[in-house]
Amino acid sequence: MSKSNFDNKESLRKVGVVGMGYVGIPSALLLADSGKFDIVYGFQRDSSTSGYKIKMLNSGECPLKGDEPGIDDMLKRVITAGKFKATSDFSRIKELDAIALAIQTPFKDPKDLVPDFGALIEGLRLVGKNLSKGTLVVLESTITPGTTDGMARQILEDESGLVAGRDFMLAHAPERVMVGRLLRNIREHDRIVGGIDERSTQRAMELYAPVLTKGKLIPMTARAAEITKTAENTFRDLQIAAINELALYCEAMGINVYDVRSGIDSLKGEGITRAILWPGAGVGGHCLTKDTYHLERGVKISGCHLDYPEGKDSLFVLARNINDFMPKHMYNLTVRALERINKKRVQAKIAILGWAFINDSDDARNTPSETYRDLLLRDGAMVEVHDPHVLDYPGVPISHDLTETLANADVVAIFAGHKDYRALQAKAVKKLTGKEHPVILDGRNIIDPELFIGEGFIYKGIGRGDKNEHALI
Ligand code: SAJ
Repeated sequence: MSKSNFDNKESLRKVGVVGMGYVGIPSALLLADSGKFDIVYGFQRDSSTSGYKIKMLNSGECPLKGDEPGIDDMLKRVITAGKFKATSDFSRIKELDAIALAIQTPFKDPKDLVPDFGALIEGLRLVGKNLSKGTLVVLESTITPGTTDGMARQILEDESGLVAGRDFMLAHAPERVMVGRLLRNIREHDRIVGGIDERSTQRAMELYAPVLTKGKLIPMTARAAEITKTAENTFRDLQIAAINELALYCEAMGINVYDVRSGIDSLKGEGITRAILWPGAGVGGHCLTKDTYHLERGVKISGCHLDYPEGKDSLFVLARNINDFMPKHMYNLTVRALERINKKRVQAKIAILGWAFINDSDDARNTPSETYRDLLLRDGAMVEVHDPHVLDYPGVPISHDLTETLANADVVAIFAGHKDYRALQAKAVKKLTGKEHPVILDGRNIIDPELFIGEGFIYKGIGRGDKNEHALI
């Protein structure tokens, strides 16, 4: 195909994905398995930390941890069919009709709103250096609004000497994957596709159409696509913050927030929506803890005038502050509970149940449990962490023996709603602690307060204003 003229709608034949991680691998395999492309290359830098993935992938072994239904079979299928090849040879990008970048964009420290675009910039430089006329470039990573048509466009043009929109196409098609259902999410979620111009949008739709089953393509501009992705997580974080704030109010007013939640949720009917979520010990993970700051930064660097209430904090950042306060609230509840038995934190053993940021998962990224642990370590308490799914975590010993963790504990703090913890028996736990009045904190509303209060526990639950000041049995 003559690359210089992509007006004639030649089909996309050779495509590639940069970044063999939990976004790039399923993305590349689904493209390869679609049967619509001659070859799909999976580009991976041959670095000391990730270079091993190249050989693993080409030998039909998936380097992703955890159970990902269908991914092993798909990998073997596309390798056998010669439709997929992992490589560190970025010069092959010259041959391609389309190249997607699936590279992480974490924040060094959300407080200063500066994302760590280092890896993405390196990827853009490598693509730019090998970019040929007529190629489509797509960014799949979650990025600050304004990046596609800003920093990314600039780097690609500087490195290639080509002009975006004229010589190559450029779009943003944000991923919506979730660990444990990578392939399903890409196939079934609608796919936002945003080009820097109409032709880029159309070309990107051609790339992703073959991998969708239930999902539909939703075209828009690149900037709108960037805002959509960051805002869809910002709105979820906002909804969680709203119910967390209500939980704090209910605790203060002696009310069970779950009664109020059921009451609000009962309001149904035409055009009535109340997306009321669940209060808890905090919000962790890779998405909700950073996407709000991408959105905020997007507004700030846009250079456009924002008309907003004078001197007022962003509602979205306030939501982040409320969610980040919840592990601190768990700490405050702990302090109040120990005061009831005149126990100093410095002499207390604290058992944290749950290090994963989400129920029945081994994913501990940005776990709220860490804030709670740090506060108690600072008080000189002895803290032990249990989690049945998290194998290890840098600098934090994780026990997989619940009996041992509960032994002699003054405080039992439930941070994850793991199945194992829903089965906790009040009598058995009391016996293991060996204490007359152990404290139990329910951060995910998974135990029955009366059963534990009846055994002599001091109970504190998020949103449980109806129980948190109970009489000591
Ligand atoms: N959480 C609450 N209350 C809730 C829901 C969640 O406290 O009602 C807490 C969880 O305990 C966890 C954190 O929030 O610590 C995040 O939970 P999450 O269910 O949002 O899980 P994530 O972070 O994996 O979010 C993903 C995102 N999916 C993608 O990025 C494709 C998010 O956009 C989805 O909305 C979310 O899954 C989902 O709906 O499952």
